[in-house]
This record gives sequence, C-alpha cells and structure tokens, in this order.
Amino acid sequence: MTLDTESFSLLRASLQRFIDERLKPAEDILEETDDVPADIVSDMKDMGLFGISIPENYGGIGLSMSQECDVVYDLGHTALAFRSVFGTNVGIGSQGILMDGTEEQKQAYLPRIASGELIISFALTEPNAGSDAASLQTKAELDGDHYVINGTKRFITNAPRAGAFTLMARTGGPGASGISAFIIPADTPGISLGKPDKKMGQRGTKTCDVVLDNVRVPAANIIGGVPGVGFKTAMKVLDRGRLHLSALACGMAHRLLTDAVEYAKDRKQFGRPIGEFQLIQGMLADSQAELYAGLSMVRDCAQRYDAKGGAGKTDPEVSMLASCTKMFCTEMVGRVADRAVQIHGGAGYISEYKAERFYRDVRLLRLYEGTTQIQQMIIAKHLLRD
Ligand code: COS
Repeated sequence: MTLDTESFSLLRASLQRFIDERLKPAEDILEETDDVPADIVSDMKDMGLFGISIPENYGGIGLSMSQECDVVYDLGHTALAFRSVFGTNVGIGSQGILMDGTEEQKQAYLPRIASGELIISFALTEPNAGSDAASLQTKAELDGDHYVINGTKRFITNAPRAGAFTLMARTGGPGASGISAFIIPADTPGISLGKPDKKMGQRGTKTCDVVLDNVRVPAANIIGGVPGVGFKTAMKVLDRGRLHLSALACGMAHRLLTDAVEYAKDRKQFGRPIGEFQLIQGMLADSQAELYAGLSMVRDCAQRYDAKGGAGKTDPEVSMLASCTKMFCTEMVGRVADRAVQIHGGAGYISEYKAERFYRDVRLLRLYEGTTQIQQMIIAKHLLRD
C-alpha cells in the first residue's frame, strides 16, 4: 500500500501549510481550553487525516508506513495533542481491524474510521496490567452467542471521544493465549467512563478509564472471529504504533531545536547573541546530530516494515528494530527538550515560551505504547533468542 509520489507530495505540502497556518497559531487556545477547536477537527476530516493509514478501498488515503512516518514527522512540529485527535484512528485503534479483522468487520468499521465519523480507541492497559499486558484481567465470558465482559481499562486515549473500542479481554486461561480482541461500540449498555485524567502535559488530549459492567457483545465482534489471538493482534498494532511515535518524536525534536536556534540568535548576554557561545553551540549540535540519527532510524525501519509486507506481517527483526527506534527517538526528544529549556534559561521555565510546554508534552513519549524499559526487554529478548 503506497500513495503515488505526486499525490503524496501534494498531500504533504497542504498538510505543512495547515500545520503552519492553522495548528501552530492555535497552540495557545489548545493549552488554555484543554481541547482541540471543533473547526480544526472538521478541517482534519476534510483533509482525510483520520484515514491516512487505511487503504483506499476502505475509504482511506492508503499511505505506506514510510509515507505515514513523513506525515507524522510533520505533525510533530506542533502541539502533540492535535495529532492525538486522529492518532488512534490512524494507529492503534484501527490497525487491529485492518490486520486481523474479517472482511465484514473491515467493511463495517474502516470507512467510518477513515472519514473520522467514528473515533476508535485502543483499550489494552488496566489498573493492574500496564507493561505486563499479557496479565490483563478484564474477563469475557461466553453466554450463548454473546460474550459478557467485565473489567476496567485505564489511561485510554480518546475514550471520551470514542464511538468504539478495540478492546482486549480474557476469553480463555492465563497468559497471552487467553486474550481476545473485541470491537465494542461505545454506546453498548454497561460501558461507563471514568473522570478525565489530569496529566502532566499534552493538554487537549483526552484520556480516562473505561469501565465495563456486564457488557454484552456478540461473539462475532471478536476481531477476525478467532478467540485467543488478541494479544498478538495488540503486539502487531504496537510494533507499528512505536514507529509512528518515533516519527512524531523526531518532528517535535526538530521544532524544539528550531525554536532554540531562533532564541539563541536573538537573545543577547555578555554583549553578544548567546548562539555565539560554544557551550550553547554544543547543545545545539548534539541535538542536531541526535535528531539526524533518530530520523535515519525511523526512515530505515519504516522502509524495512514496508518491504516485509506492511501492516500485520509479523517480522521479529522489524519488531525489534521498531523498539530500538522508539527507545532512541523518544529518549532523544527528551534530551533535546531539556537542552531547549536550558538554552532558553529562565525563559525556558516560563509557560509563555513553548519549550516549557513541549518539555512536559514529550515526557509521555517514553511511557506509552511501551516504556523505554519494555523496549529494552524486547530488544534484549530478540538478541538472546537468536
Ligand atoms: N508480533 C506478533 N506476535 C508477537 C509480538 C509481535 N510484536 N510480540 C509477541 N508476540 C507473540 C509471541 O510470539 C507469543 O506468541 P507464542 O506464544 O505463540 O509464541 C505471544 O505473543 C506472547 O509473547 P511474549 O511471550 O513475548 O509475551 P510477554 O508476556 O513476555 O510480553 C511484552 C511481551 C512485555 C513485550 C508485552 O507485554 C508488551 O509489549 N508490553 C508493553 C505493553 C504496552 O506497550 N502497553 C502500552 C499500551 S498502549 S498505550
């Protein structure tokens, strides 16, 4: 799946314009209101952003992983909450259906996900199952041709906006092989939402608990109709998601670095712009070199992902490299953000300047879709196994 080069260049150019002309000027409104303005969401739908990763025959734009990473890199140049509005539709919410769903499920959900009519969330994490996802406790018990689901999902991105969930629950015994992935409409009786999470950063993103109390779902809502393979679906979705987030991290690193360079050229101390001081130059140069390394990893890994057949084609080597990329890029943007604050001096600690805000925003990248320590485990496991 790839969009032809000419259409892709047009898409990217109009997206970059949208980011510069509409999103960047709305960064303060986002921060103040803790929400993405409705007219921006509407424009995002018109541009097809909710469906970039969904094939054209299901109503999407059908970007390859490499193309998706380019687009997400661009989106990383502004507050991360903008991308989050459609991030779950593009990534973790929709991809399980695309990878492992039946044709009927794809037809029923993907076109509405691609258009943005339906927001879909990914519900894996629980109060007692975060990094150890295979120990999740949400239970789905068979009752005739339905499952009855009980449990609590935690930190679910876009849950307050969602019309449906891709939700992992236990249909069998302990461990990964007892887990199934369900598609669950958000208005199914028995589903309720917790209070909105108050987070360190990324204002404008929406997360909360999803509580399931005797939620009855047809057995036909298991993704692909096959119980017991939901953990693998989730892992394949996360491989892809980790690459997506790596591109986002690089975009934000570039924004932070560009802002820091501007500040260093402008700000005068000791009678000179601070950019003339070698200690400042060192921080800029380290950031640039690390960004280049991260971006090279993203591009290489995305190309390998596409070469192996794209979404859902399991390749342990590419999974491992996606973890390397996620670990490096998200840690890298943390260092770049820290230096950006440092270069801004006292102003870097004041909310009027974006360095302060983005410093908090990027902290999440090292946590979600697998912490750095989980990426280390995946990488080491691969090395020791081979
Ligand atoms: N693609 C396909 N299959 C995969 C896979 C992948 N990337 N990773 C694991 N699997 C399969 C394994 O092959 C294994 O299948 P078999 O039993 O048939 O061999 C099964 O899934 C279980 O895998 P494993 O034994 O490696 O599972 P673990 O319980 O050891 O957990 C980690 C693996 C820790 C990597 C996993 O739990 C994880 O990614 N945790 C972090 C979760 C996360 O990112 N949460 C964020 C939520 S979204 S914001």
